[in-house]
Amino acid sequence: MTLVGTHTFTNPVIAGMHPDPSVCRVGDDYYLACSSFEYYPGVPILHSRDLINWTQIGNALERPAQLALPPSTPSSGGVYAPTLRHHDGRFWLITTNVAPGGGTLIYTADRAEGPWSDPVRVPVEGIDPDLVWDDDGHCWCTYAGIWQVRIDPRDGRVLSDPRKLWSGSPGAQAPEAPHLYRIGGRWYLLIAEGGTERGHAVSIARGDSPEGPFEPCPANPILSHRGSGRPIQNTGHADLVQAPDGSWWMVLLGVRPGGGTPGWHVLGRETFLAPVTWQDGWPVVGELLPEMPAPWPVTPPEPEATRDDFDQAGLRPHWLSIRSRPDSSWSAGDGWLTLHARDRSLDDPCVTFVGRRQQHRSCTVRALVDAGAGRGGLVVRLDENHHYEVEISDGEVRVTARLGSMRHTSPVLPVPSGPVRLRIDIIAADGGDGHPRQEPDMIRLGTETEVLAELDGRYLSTEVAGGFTGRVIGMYATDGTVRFDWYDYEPG
Ligand code: 6LW
Repeated sequence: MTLVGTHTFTNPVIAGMHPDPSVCRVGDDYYLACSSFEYYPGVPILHSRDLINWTQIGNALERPAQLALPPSTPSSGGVYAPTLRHHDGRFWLITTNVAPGGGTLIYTADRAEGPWSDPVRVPVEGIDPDLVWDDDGHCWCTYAGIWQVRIDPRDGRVLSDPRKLWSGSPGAQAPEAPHLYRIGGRWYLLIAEGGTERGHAVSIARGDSPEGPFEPCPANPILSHRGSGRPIQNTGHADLVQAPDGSWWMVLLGVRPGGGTPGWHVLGRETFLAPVTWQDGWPVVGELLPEMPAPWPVTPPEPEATRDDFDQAGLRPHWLSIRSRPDSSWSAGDGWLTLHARDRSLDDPCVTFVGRRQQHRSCTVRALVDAGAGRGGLVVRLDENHHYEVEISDGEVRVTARLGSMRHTSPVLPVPSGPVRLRIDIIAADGGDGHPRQEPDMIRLGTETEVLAELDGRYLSTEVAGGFTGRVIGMYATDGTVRFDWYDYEPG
């Protein structure tokens, strides 16, 4: 939920780990796809009627035949930057699975909510593939570097040799995330450069043909917050879309660092929205602020339910597992989410886990957990090497923090047998009276009535853990069968 009034909206428009947004419009409906890395199902698909309020309507990759993430897939490996387009009455999604056995893959669907097809493999070596069709019906696949081939997207055949289109601005690293558009009789090549960290930027070039040559915009980068004190940083990896009223918009990724210096972002890279105008045939990106004037009257959405009772069969699309979700490892629908342990530790690649993205800087998560004779609980996860969990086993609750090669466990709290309410509070630091080393947030873990540990949140940030993901707060089982009656996520 991003609306703060009918005339104002807040950025990000899609909070929590939703990086590398790609957007397309069909009539009055917008659809958007993001990267999903080691999480399963993959590639969240969101829908909006106003570019501001977005609802997740599914995941494109939700069957093992569509998404294979073997145990050797590292965290922040897996599915990178998709492009989502609507062409010839169908949705087309192209993405890269960088996991062993993956590759560049195209999926199609009649409806964005799915079902999506099995993948068509394109023998292209590179990340961030884009798809565009020219007036002759030729399909161009442009990817990081910036390189391009002509392909047949129906069977994945490559029909031309790779050609280098552009290297981006002189001296800038990592020209990537290309999107190619035909706008007003010209072809525009939008890219990200500078790397996905603080130097991130968006640049553009134009030409008369999809194959170039391309002339860089004299005002490049057309968007960057590098070197500024703005609250939204790492701005880049953008896509353009035109609204039915003719106005232009950019979706892009950015982060919200918290705490002192160097600033730690804990929610991953989020999706932001910025207005675009045109001057002399070049796009000009409007100011990107945490609070923005709404371009049109926006209807506030229904408040999101804070509780999942697990009384419907299946899991809602925002629930994520790690690398896979075998049917034998879970069930829901009788008012409980039942998890059966596979791997024995959250340090392992195939742990049984069901979680959702942390989307607010402060939030409270609670769950009613019956561990029976098993072991499990609630975890704040950045990756295998960086997680804080509150866990029940053998009639005791304990908090464990795993950070790199270090592990620390709190004193234990004995609890009676039967369901126990576990609770995690994440409390963002008040930036107002911060000192240079101030933590971005504090994470309190325990039961409903007892706090067992209060831990500095900086260690579960991307700046500390590395990689491309943000926090996911989940339920897990590492021994036997663990049942969850409900899970509450309450924004703070
Ligand atoms: C993605 C690249 C990037 O493929 O990060 O920010 C990589 N941009 O374009 C992973 O998300």
